[in-house]
Amino acid sequence: MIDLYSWFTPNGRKVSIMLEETGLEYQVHPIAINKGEQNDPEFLKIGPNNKIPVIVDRNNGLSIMESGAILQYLGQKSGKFMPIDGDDYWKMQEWLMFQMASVGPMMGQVHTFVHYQEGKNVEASERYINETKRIYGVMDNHLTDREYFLDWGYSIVDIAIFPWVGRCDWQTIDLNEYENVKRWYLNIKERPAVIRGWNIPENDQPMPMPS
Ligand SMILES: N[C@@H](CCC(=O)N[C@@H](CS)C(=O)NCC(=O)O)C(=O)O
Repeated sequence: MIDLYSWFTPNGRKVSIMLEETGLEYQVHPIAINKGEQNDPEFLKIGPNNKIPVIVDRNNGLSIMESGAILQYLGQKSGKFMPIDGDDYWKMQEWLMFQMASVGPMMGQVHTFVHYQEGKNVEASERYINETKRIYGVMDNHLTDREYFLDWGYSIVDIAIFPWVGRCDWQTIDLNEYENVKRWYLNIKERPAVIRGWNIPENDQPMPMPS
């Protein structure tokens, strides 16, 4: 049994989607970051960086923060959605690091400056939206002749990137300008585990549907 401490954000959804995909048994503990619950002393014992998601594995008492580490832990534990050796393993690391170092941080800043604080800081908005468009270009190029980010198949890399593309509406990104990302997104969006994981903790945010 896994305890999941999370909220309905891109980083949180990575883990709820992975848990739904693997079928591992888990219990959700909502951490309302809009109310500052990520700063509660009890939460900080398992999430010392004041951020969701965090998991605790009841089998061994291990707590893990950082979504990239959590995805790998769950991949290893379930034996699913993660290559374990050879070139495929390193390609998984490469694209997972790309998600953690570029997709998440840059798009997260777009959510702050373009969505939540629209018009308050034009320079920051321009910088992060331009970087986000560049990243969409990188992903589009990579997906030109691929169904998923890894030639190996559907993996934790797709699961890590999907919830960020699932906020393209907040990013003012038109997926029609990135045909390969759009195809990839529409394909993954239909997966029953993705649909369930998107709604954990329960929320009323629809996944955007490009026209
Ligand atoms: N690198 C971390 C980032 C986690 C993160 O930024 N979580 C956000 C929600 S998506 C959060 O908890 N924000 C609350 C805060 O910054 O106070 C990860 O991938 O797990």
